[in-house]
Amino acid sequence: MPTVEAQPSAFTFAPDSAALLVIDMQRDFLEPGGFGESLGNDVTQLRRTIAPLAAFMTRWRAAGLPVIHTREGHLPDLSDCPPAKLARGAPSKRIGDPGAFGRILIRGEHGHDIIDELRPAPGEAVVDKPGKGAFYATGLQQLLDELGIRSLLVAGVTTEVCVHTTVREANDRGYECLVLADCVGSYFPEFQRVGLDMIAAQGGIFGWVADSTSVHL
Ligand code: C5J
Repeated sequence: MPTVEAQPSAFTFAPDSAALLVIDMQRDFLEPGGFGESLGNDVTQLRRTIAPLAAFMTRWRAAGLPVIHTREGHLPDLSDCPPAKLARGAPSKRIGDPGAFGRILIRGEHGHDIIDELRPAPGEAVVDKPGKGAFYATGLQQLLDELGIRSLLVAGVTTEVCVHTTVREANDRGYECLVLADCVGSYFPEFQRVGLDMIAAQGGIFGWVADSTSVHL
């Protein structure tokens, strides 16, 4: 069983019950000119995760292990978007409004899809989620049960929002989560640092943290 040197302690997982969970690597969040950048965010802070994650995905797939992707977004009629979420954000740059890559965070739009560099391989699961967490109103729990998954290696964006929410939800459901520090990103460097510290604090209050290069398969 691989053992990873991680914070706050070694993380051991059984490959036959582990999955790589890639959170929301979508054009709307990562592409220059897209929704994330239009809100004033520095997308380079997220884009630095692409190369290490692509390299790790290649190794993970070569070992025959499952990758599960998620996308945050909503139905075109917005019926799955709570009014409180819809009302958030700058007027004219809200969910469902026209953006550079189609309607912002709407399923089926160009911007909602995963960036070309990390396109899901044929047969890999893509979980569409209306919330920040990947368990709320999705089939993720059932999918993990069917695959017999107990450990999750977690990558994606953003560290303090959808990655945190999902890892906290997974931890409460009994999964052991290793967050790959070089493969998760925040628009805000201080949130990245503190977000990772929070996971591993207090003896690993809801997970473990290590760089992807520390995972030897
Ligand atoms: C946000 C996400 N930040 N994927 N979504 O709204 O973290």
